[in-house]
Amino acid sequence: MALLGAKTFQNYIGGERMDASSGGTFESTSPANGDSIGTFPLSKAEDVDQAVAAAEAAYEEWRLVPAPKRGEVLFRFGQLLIDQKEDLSQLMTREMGKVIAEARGDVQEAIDMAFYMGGEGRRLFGQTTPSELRDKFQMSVRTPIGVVGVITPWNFPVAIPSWKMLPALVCGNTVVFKPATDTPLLGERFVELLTEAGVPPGVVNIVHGGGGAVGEALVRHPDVRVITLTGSRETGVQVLKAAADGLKHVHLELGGKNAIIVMDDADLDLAVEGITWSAFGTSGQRCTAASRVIAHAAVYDELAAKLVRSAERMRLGVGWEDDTDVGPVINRRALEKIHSYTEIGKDEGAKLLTGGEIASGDGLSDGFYYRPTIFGDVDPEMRVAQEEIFGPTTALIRVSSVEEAVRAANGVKYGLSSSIFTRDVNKAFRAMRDLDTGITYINAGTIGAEVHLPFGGTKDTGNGHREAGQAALDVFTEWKSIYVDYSGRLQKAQIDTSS
Ligand code: UN1
Repeated sequence: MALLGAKTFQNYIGGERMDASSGGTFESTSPANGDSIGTFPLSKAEDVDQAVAAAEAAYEEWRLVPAPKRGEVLFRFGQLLIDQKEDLSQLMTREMGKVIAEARGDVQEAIDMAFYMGGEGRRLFGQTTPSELRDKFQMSVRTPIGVVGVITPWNFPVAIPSWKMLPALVCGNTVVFKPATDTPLLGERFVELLTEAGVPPGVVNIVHGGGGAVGEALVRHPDVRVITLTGSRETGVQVLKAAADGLKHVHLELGGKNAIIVMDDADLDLAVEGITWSAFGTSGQRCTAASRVIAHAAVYDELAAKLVRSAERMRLGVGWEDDTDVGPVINRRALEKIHSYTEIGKDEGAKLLTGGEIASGDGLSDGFYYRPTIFGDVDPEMRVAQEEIFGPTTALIRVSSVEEAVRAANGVKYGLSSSIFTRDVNKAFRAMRDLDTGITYINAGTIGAEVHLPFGGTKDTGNGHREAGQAALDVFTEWKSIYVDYSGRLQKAQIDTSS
């Protein structure tokens, strides 16, 4: 593909391209081999102010565009994503690092969301309901809210922006978008395609730069009514506090410490495949990654041996080569953090079964590669079993019943995804009821959410909202209840009880 190379990019505000007002820039480089991807504006609060003003001005017109027409823009966007799928995927494997098959999946998720939310243009259902009074009609309708601040991570650099921006747009809001500084070019391409699809100037604005400057300014700006963030728990708490004075709507999708339970009656080979995919896919850099495996004692040893073999068979390398199983992690800081957890696990007394080292040689030394890592004999309270590592590391925990397994699975602060491998329908249904997570899989790993069901989690994974599915519409709309009295009399609800 024609990689855009070391080109310089600008912000896009009110339909105009512009540099950061300070003139500062930053560079995006490939985690696979250090290649330069492009140079981007390092924006500050003034740039955010300009973008919010543009989004605020555009809102007055966009909110009045009929929702089916807004939906048509999303259909065109979906078609453009289909046309550009290969180019975007090739760019993603370079800028973000994930292997090409997964990059295609990331773009596909945005395509699915474009068509799903495009269809919402002709639904956005409200309710009608009878009145307690005669000759009176009543309904509830969804109304847009205003300017939405969209702050996205680097791990799903096309899918996650689509989860946030597409519902926001079809509902009639306008957007100021801050993509992750590790994946600015993918954010840039996303907005270019939205513009090509017919999103009018000012309706989507992109401001590049760091969380401390751009993110914070967005969260604090009085004219930004909604903030949607996918990021760490710590950032989520900061955002919530900063947004509290303005009583903003805040949607947070934060961390995970997801467990796969493997019961003694499970299909072990299937479980091994599910765990390998969920723990090491995207180099473990998914909020939904399986960073714990809770295995019944009767199958623990066999499962551990099979998992180690499976992990050791995985080939590390640049994502754009078809036979690569595990790509790089996002940057040096991530590599160091992941490795520090290997040290923590060893110090805590967990048994390192495989991996645990930074991979080098064979063309790997220019990038950030970490060997798939499995700890055995992990106590559920150890830090490697409690804290989000966001890398290719998983922890095996031994239990002796389904109740103990569910207790261990739930014994973390996060509640995003969970899974159980069992052939016993009773155990499966108990797990479906008792696992305290927003997503539960039966006989599949912890990853693989589809766009038309709610995505998000319980406890510290968020603040009660969901993205994707119908639930996403609640983040980007207000309910308005409308009462129409056609009796020609003043009728009093709750007072005129005899009608
Ligand atoms: C994330 O982990 O940040 O279910 C998003 C999945 C993907 C989305 C993951 N469809 O793993």
